[in-house]
Amino acid sequence: MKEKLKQISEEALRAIEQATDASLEQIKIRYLGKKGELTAVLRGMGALSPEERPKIGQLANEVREKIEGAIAKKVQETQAKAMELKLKAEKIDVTMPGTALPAGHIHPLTSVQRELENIFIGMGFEVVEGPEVELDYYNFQALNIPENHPARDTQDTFYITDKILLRSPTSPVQVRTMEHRKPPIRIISPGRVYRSDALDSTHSPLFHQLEGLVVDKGITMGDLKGTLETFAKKMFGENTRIRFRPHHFPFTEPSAEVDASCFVCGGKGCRLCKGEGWIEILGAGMVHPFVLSNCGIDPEEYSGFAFGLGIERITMISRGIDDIRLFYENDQRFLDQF
Ligand code: 2NL
Repeated sequence: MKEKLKQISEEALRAIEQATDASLEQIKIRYLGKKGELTAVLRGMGALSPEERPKIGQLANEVREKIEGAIAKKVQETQAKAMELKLKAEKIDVTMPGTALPAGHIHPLTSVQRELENIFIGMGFEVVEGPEVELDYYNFQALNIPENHPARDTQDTFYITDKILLRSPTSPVQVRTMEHRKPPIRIISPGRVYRSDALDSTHSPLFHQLEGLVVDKGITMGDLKGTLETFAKKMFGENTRIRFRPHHFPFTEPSAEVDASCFVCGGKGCRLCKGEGWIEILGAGMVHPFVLSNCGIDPEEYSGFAFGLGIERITMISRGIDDIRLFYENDQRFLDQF
């Protein structure tokens, strides 16, 4: 029996030595399993004398431990070898030059919006934002736009319900500000606005506006002119002049459309200004007393001016762009020019 155990031990160790990962499990079953060779020897121990039995038992245990140890060692070795191969195959050289990705840049509309914001911030204005989905009250009623005004038509404004719509100017942001703040107020409100217009080279159902509002004691048309002149010089160049043409808006009185002298020809007339020497840049006026009182501000105590401009329009003028659709198509050949 001693001989048999020795033979099993030698055979098993040799098999383990030569084993691959897959055959190790089979070897384990063959020698140590319930129907294995070592178990068979142990079963035969009943025939041994009482003196021999513990000796053979101890020897059998030693053989089992030896085989188990050899298997565990082999498993560890094959795993280490596999890991080494894997690491070698997946090695990367971190000093290799990378693939350069083309860098993007700020969209021309965003860059002009920031330029406008910075000019007005420099004059002491504060940027305020508000909801794009608005109540009819803030978009029209508070601004003194009567019930039967054409701007209220579903042909011109996107209604969500009877009373809820997509804002068509950013004025509602300023109305909300007047409601919850006491003058002095000096704010600009840039943002998206919506009008039910068909898309063509100068119209888009979604565009961007920047409105301005100043309310304090003793604000005059002179303050409006000075502010807009400073703005025009900063935006279009120091030699720029402005002029006011009388106009009508329900929310301002008096109202004006404002032109800047053409920064290409200086006023002589050219292709940009279509021979006029002047380019319309915005609409403005003194805030209507009804609008002030609608917002809880006493028009006997305070006065104010307001203006509104289209960011697309300013961008098209200052960057020489002739089609509004180019802003939304994201054609890289267009965007890369800015
Ligand atoms: C334009 C130019 C304008 C305003 C917007 C305004 C806002 C408040 C009160 C009074 Cl809260 N006015 N905004 C004023 C004048 C012109 O936009 O061409 N609009 C149709």
